[in-house]
Amino acid sequence: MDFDVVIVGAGFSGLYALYRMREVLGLSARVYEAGDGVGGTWYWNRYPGARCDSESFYYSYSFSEELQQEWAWSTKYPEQPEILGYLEHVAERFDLLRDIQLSTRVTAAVFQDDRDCWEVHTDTGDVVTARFFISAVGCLSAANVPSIPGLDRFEGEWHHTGAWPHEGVDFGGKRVGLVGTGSTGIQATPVVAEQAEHLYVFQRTPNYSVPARNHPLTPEQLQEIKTNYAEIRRKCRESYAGFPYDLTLTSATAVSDEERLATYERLWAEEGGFKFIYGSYFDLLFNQAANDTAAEFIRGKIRQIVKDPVVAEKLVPKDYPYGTKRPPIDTDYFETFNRPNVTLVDVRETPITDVVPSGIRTTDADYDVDIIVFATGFDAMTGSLLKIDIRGRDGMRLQEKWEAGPRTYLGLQVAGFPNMFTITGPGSPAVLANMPTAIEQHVEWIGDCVAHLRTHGLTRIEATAEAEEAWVDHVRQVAELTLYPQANSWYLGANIPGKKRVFMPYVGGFLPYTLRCAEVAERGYEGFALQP
Ligand code: NA7
Repeated sequence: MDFDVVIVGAGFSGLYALYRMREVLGLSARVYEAGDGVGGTWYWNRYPGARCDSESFYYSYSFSEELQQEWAWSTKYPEQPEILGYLEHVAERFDLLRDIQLSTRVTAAVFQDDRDCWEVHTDTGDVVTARFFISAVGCLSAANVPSIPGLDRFEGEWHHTGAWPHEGVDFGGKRVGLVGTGSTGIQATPVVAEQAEHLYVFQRTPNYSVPARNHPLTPEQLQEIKTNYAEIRRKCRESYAGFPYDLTLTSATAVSDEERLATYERLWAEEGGFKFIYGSYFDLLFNQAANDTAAEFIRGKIRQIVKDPVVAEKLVPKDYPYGTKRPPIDTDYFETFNRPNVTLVDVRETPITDVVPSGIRTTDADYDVDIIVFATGFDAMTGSLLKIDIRGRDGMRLQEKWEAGPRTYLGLQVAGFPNMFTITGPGSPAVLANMPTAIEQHVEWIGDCVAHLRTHGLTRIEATAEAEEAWVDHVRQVAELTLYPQANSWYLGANIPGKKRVFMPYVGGFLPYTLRCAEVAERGYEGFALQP
């Protein structure tokens, strides 16, 4: 066997998985990464305005005390280059690069039944074997470029935000069409508007965005964070969503209108960001009446900020509850629609029909543009994994197994695919949690599992079909108790034409999930078949 472990991807999860496997368990490991640098999401997403929506001090690794003490974040929400720099630093500091093969895409992985290992194929012609195959491909990495007729005849340039040119794009004096108003479009819009001659924002669904209230971190703030890291990380691990915020264990409907308004005002004006949803009332995502209070508050803010009432009304979300699509965070997003060089095009009212050589055509008008920016998201949670031809036991193809939606046990393993692990896979809290916290928990669980197998002389672990079935049912049932399924979100696969609608992440909460994972391990990997 060439390696103990092959890991696909060198983003947040792949880097930590490599560290854990090599430095903590002493295993031989190889990481394959399609990019020509490490960083994953933060390597590819270089669009203007790209920054993290989680605060730097907890959107970071906790596994090394030295690392968290020596690294100094510049701001509350760092920009993409700073986060990429952090991940490059991690790769260098822990000497990870020597086991990472860059510019190499894994094309296929085939389980070898007789040897309990995986044969992994790459686009550079490598064929290697490893006992364990770990997917660290990320949840939001397979870019979704909508198939709009005529795009191939467009005479200007176009880019997807998730595959942004390294040399950047010069918007100066250009007419720009930006399609998509999810978190990405909302980050990019104000920045592009400042540079472009004219910006047309093509919106299909309006979004409930909350101001980030970004600011530089002073040396005193940084010191306070560093002194309190143990407590911050504990709060993250013991929370509903991996954030170190204190939720009010009161229903939003159980307090007076004045008190609730004062809370929302404070969170909007002073705190900003995810605190609005994860640091306010606990039942915003479970109770329609509670959600209505927050949704209505945000609608009121949009109507106050946007001066043209017709434009404001188009920007106000009305047909899904707040937070059931990933809640965006912004800096001057709604304010940008007050600029004379910005036009909102409501493509639900007047859909895009095609791209013509000079720009974008809707049922109503032609918009001449020099550059099209597709901020149209990703084939989330399953897209990147299913690009790889993965064949498990008895030649079973993952594409076929997941035809009706992804099926996993704990988001960690798939029945029929022994010795394969998915970091933050579908069925785990992953994208509903603070990603680095979720990633560290998964990597550590997988590491402990591999160590257990080695200690006991076992060479094979596979989720049982029964355990998988029960987990898939549980994930579905918990989602049905919430408001989440009401929105056409990428959590449901609703953004990809033809994708089966299945609610993919686990909404039962990060802490309950981690306790369940720990319990499974303590019970000798309950729900898994272990073999010598
Ligand atoms: P999202 O959140 O999937 O947003 C994509 C946006 O693009 C959203 O507004 C979509 O409208 C819109 N979209 C997608 N396809 C089309 C077509 N064909 N025509 C018009 N508009 C379209 O992706 P982001 O990159 O913003 O964010 C992804 C995650 O990255 C984010 O949630 C964070 O976790 C980080 P829709 O809402 O589907 O009607």
